[in-house]
Amino acid sequence: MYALYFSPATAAMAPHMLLRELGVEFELRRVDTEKGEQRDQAYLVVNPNARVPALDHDGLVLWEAAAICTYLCDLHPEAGFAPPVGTALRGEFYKWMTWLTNTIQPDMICWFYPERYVPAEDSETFKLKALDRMVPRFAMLDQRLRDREWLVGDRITAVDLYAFMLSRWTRNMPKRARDLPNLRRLLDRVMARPATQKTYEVEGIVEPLF
Ligand SMILES: N[C@@H](CCC(=O)N[C@@H](CS)C(=O)NCC(=O)O)C(=O)O
Repeated sequence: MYALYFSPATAAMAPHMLLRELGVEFELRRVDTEKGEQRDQAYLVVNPNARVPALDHDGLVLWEAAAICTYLCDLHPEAGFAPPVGTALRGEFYKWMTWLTNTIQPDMICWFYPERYVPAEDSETFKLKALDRMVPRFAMLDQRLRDREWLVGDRITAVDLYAFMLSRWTRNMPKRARDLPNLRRLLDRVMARPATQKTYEVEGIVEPLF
């Protein structure tokens, strides 16, 4: 049995969407990050990083959204949310997934939590520098999608769900992923999927959708 520790509209969203795409049974365990529950002792036992998401699979506890997504893909290969292990496409999958979580996501964290890095008076400059780093990365995603529907191979994978999640986080930034035309088509495609719609409904996510 899977249990996903989540807070709405966070890094738990891609694993949540994927669990629904896979059509597996799972339980949602809410950690209210606005109330600081990620720092409660009861949750620190699950994820000592004090972050969501975490996944409990019959006692195996995983954290890091990208690791959770890849693990789920591996346990349900028939669903095709990652290409087969040992293929060139699987290499592409690792490349894009790791790049999203390792290159774009940290700059987004700088944008959302500047107080963790710099004194308040430097916060605006720090955020704008993070944005400057993000803009060409999102342009790369847009460029990748200029003549293809999905980021890896010719069908949706967990990489697309992850890219969707990160793109959504730009919705209130001065530069938004949705304004990039090729990426926008991907966002619309993912948004139209029943698994995404259900995730939004259950997490209580409202406009702007992304
Ligand atoms: N690298 C982690 C980052 C997770 C993360 O930053 N989660 C945020 C929500 S998007 C969180 O738990 N924030 C609460 C906090 O930082 O106190 C992952 O991808 O799973």
